[in-house]
Amino acid sequence: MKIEAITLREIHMPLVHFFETSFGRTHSRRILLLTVHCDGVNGWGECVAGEDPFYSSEWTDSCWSVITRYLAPSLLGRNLEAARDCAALFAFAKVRGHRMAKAALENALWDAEAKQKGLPLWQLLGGKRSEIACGVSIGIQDSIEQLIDKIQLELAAGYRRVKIKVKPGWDVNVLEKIRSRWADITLSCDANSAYTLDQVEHLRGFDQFNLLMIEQPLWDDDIFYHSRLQKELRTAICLDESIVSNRAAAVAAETAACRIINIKVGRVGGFSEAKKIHDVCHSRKIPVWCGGMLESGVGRSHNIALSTLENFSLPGDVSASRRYWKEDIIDPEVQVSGQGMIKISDQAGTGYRIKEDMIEKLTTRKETLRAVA
Ligand code: OSB
Ligand code: MG
Repeated sequence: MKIEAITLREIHMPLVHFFETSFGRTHSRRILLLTVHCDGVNGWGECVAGEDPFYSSEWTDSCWSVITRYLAPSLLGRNLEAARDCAALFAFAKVRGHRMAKAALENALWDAEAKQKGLPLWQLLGGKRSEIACGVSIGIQDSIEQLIDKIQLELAAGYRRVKIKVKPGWDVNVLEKIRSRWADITLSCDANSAYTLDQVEHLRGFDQFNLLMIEQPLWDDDIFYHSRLQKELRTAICLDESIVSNRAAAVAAETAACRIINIKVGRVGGFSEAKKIHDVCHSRKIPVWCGGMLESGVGRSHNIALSTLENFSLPGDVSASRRYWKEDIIDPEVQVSGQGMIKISDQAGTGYRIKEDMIEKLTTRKETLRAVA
């Protein structure tokens, strides 16, 4: 695959409903989309960084900058055997971190490779499933009543797991209300690092709710203290933010810092690293599931492909386009069956067509970098 040019676009898309986590509320997304132009084939990738450096240190503008200055130049004009070779070129360019920016490029190359080989992306990744199970992540609301109404709607739609966002003041009180209404639903919660080890007693209070997991209760960069906390809790800890590489996953397994891991392809630097984490977890019998970052259809279709790998045995935060957008930028939009499943397409590439006209209209900045001839 000869990389002839790379196009960056920023698109603006308002969310159907705001999304609030322990670090803040998002009303509208500023999404960085990438297109890699290789031998007449275009591969698409989405950078999942947020509008602010709150979930991680990356954000839309840091990604734009590191891609245009460092990452794109390290790829332009190169002839790659496969998309997976791109990690080595980023390492050669000596760029540390900036995993979401790297992932956007690497994943666009996987998309191009799949199209070039005429293979479904999920097969190229080594997937095994013909459909995937879906859960929903529901943000902090203005009132508990509103949250209950939302859960009601998602359960009626067929979703197989409900995860709510928690923070001090919006946790035990809320879980109590949910459990008194629905004693048996598969329920989990995500703290996005809202607690500290001083709150072990409080966190032990979560044990009474029979949760599938509590996601990232402590610091975003911590594994060690999660292993201390896990010993104190009956509820399984799931790590999100702190699993940035397959080594981090191995450390988490060896220190028993969690019993479940959430894989976000952007957080870990791309499909190659995501596959490695999947394998590390598989060999250590740690189930994984695919996390979400309020993606547009481009990133969503990549999450779907990744979720077909064998050890993605728990429902992911991969849900229907309509939960986020009035109109998505792919055709067909991502649809979830009444049984809470997404059917996997057998077409080459992702199986979803990119609506380029719509993207053009949503674009607020665009830049194309070309290989010097
Ligand atoms: O921690 O999983 C998270 C969204 C933004 C940042 C962090 C997270 C989330 C979600 C949303 O939970 C999942 C989704 O895309 O529906
Ligand atoms: Mg999370």
